[in-house]
Amino acid sequence: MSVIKIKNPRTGDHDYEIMPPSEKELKAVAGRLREAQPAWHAMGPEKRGAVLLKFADAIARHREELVACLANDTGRHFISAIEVDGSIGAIKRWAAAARGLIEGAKETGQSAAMPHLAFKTNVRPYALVGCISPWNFPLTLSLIDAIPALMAGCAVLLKPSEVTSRFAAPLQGALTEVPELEAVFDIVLGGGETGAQLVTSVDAVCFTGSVATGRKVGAAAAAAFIPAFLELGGKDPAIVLPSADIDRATTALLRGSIANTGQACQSIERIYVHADIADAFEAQLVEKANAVTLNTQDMSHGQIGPFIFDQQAEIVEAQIEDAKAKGARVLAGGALEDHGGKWLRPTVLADVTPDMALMTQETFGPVLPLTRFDDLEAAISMANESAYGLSAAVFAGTAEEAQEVAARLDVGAVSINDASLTSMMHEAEKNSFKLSGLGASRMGASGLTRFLRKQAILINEGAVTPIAAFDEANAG
Ligand code: TXE
Repeated sequence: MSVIKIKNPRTGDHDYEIMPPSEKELKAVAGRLREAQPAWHAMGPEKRGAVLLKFADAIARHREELVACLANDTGRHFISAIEVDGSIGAIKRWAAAARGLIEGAKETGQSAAMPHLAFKTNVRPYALVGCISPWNFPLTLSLIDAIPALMAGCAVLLKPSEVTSRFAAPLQGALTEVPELEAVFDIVLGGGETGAQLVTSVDAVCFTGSVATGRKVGAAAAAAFIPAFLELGGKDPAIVLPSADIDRATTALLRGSIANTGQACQSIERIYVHADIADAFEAQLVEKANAVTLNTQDMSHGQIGPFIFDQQAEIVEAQIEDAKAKGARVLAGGALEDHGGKWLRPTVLADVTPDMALMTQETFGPVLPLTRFDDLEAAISMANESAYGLSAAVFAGTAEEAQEVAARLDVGAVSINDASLTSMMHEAEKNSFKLSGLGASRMGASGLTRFLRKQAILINEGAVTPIAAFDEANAG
């Protein structure tokens, strides 16, 4: 394994590096965690929760360093603070909910056809869960699956993205302050090769990342005969009906499309607006887009930062050029700005057509392509015409009217008269449709119960059935 050099997204300099473990070292870590897991499970959810709350306190003690490392890796400061505080909040939520969820999974009952047969359910967590995360929310997407897995009684081995690994050192520092947790939770650094080695070392894998890599992880998990929970890309559409509040819709869709510089799987990436209100909608959206500020001078001033991963900037630029070459009109933004790192002002495009790359491929940048429609059936069909099915948004005069449209969209979550609410709502279970993901919901109760295998205990309180009961003579 060789050293991986990491580029600073604000300066473009390679100012950090990581040294991946050898496969032998990774397998040794996995072995150590697996060995410690039975005692961790036996502790029970209350004691595990108490340990996780100590970890939350340790993270709070390391908050400043964690925020600085995340800000350094992502070029944005305030969202880095949200990531740390949000992770502390997630630990508290899962610590409080785990016991009820685990007890709730232990169903009991009896056979309807043979009432003398009763059942009860034992639950058995996977011994070791692997978590592989992407670069766009480095801490949030590293802990989003790890915390509920630990609360379910699993051990966890985490591999963050090689693009944004700086936070691992202070997180590891917090972990060493909680020895009971350190015994069952560890972090390895590395790239795709280390990720591939991790998949063959664990009993279940949680992956967040691109479809291309998700396919590889899914195939490797199938070969290893382990479950894979895949959270992949999106191409989220928004449909704006003529009855919608235009000011509300343009404010929500701008934020839903450009927050974190559009580098969020639940970003709005296609906007379908009814022709009756399209002129007014377009004018308001352009005005609000042009008012957005970039944090190019310093991280403490501005609303959106640079691209975290410079290859993403190239992808977005190519998509914009392809759209312009095919007749799209740029109404706002449109060109990368190089200030050491790469920034892009919110880019609003009109006259887009379905053959353009930015209408079919994931953009993962602050780009808002507008399509006008006058027939709702056509809008629903265009919104569903996608290889992705992560989430969507619908705006209408009433929530009821919007929900009628929402129910017809082939996606796992729909924000009504707002956008990208899956980043704020933790309680609602959602599945990903099509290429956007595979496996049980990471949100809601399923976020924890998916790590529990069920063992049915079947009890016969009455007479046993003899083989004579199957005598051919019974056929009559
Ligand atoms: O993904 P990559 P990125 C998606 C988002 C975008 C992508 C950006 O839509 O498409 O993630 O993240 C490791 N075996 N989501 O570019 O390249 C790699 O080292 C095992 C969706 O980082 O797929 C990194 O740690 N692992 C999401 C991780 O996979 C491998 C929310 C992701 O890398 C590997 C956020 C291999 N063969 C972003 N190759 C959602 N739906 O919630 C690479 N990796």
